[in-house]
Amino acid sequence: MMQRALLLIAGLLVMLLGVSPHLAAGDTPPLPAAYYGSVTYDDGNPVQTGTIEAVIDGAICGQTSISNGFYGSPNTGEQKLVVQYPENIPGKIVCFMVNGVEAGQSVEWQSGTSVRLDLVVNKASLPKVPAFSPNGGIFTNSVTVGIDNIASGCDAYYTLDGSDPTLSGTVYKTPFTLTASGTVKAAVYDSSTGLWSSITSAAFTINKAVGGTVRGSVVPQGLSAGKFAGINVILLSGSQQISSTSTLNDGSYQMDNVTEGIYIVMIKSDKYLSSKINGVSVSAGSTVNLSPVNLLVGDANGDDMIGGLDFSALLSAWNKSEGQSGYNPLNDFNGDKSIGGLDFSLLLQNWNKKGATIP
Ligand SMILES: [Ca+2]
Ligand SMILES: [Ca+2]
Repeated sequence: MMQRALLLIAGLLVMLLGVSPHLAAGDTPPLPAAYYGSVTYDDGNPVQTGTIEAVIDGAICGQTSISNGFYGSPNTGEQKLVVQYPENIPGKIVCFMVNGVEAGQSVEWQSGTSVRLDLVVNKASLPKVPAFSPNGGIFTNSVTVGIDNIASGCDAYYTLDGSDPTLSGTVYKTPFTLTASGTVKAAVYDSSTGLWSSITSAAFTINKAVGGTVRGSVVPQGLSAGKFAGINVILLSGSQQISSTSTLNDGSYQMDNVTEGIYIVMIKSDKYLSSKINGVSVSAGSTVNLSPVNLLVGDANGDDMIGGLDFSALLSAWNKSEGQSGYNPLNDFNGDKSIGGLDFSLLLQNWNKKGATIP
């Protein structure tokens, strides 16, 4: 109906004005053509926003905006992509640029027509989609987010409020820290072509820590720095074990998500007298930094005292090295994998000393 009505009007104009289909300069132009339809990428996803330009012979002859994967409306009287061409020459081809990228579809321009033309854009011509690191997830207190996969010469823009990135938004420079839950969206813009990548988004859930963190360090006697790993650290509430961990190479330890309360930190490993820190007060969201603890070595038999029994044990393994019969690592107080004078010297230093478990 629409087409017939328009053709009728065109015919009337020709009759009234006496113009021929081939217009000379100054003549009344022919009726425009109108287009509408869907706009999708070649993977089937809709192009959400942007602009469509109609091009004939390299000249822009009309443009309209994209809304939720559509341009124009099929309904009479509603907006369409109106394409005007000054002369009604048969065979003129209309091409369509979707956000600067030529769609795979084209159509022969015909004055006065209204045509549905679904446009498809090849994703390969767009900048690569950026990637989040980490790509969303659940975190405690905060998370630091990086954006990768940004081609050289391009910039990534991101938002934290769920809106689509635009050139007036935030340019990504270095990883940023989130302390509240939300959705991060990012897209890459290539300023040399004026093209945007697709938008990528990721949801980050940030849970506030219920408890606090206990952190400290241990220096086991007789060992060289960097070999302090594996000392047991236990968090006690009265006599009840709440948490446990072991030291890293540098002697440090950390226990997270400790509920509020007052605790004892007990440090105990084979060969060493135990040591404890009383009255460790933990509050939610904060970190307790405990002083370094020096662990005394020489308790070969594990009774948390150093004395004659340990001396006997040392003698029974005297002069033995790792791999030899009679060697016992519990007597190797300095960790050099052999039993001898250096270990005896350490034993003497701590003679008659007691650990924290002995009243
Ligand atoms: Ca002992
Ligand atoms: Ca030794």
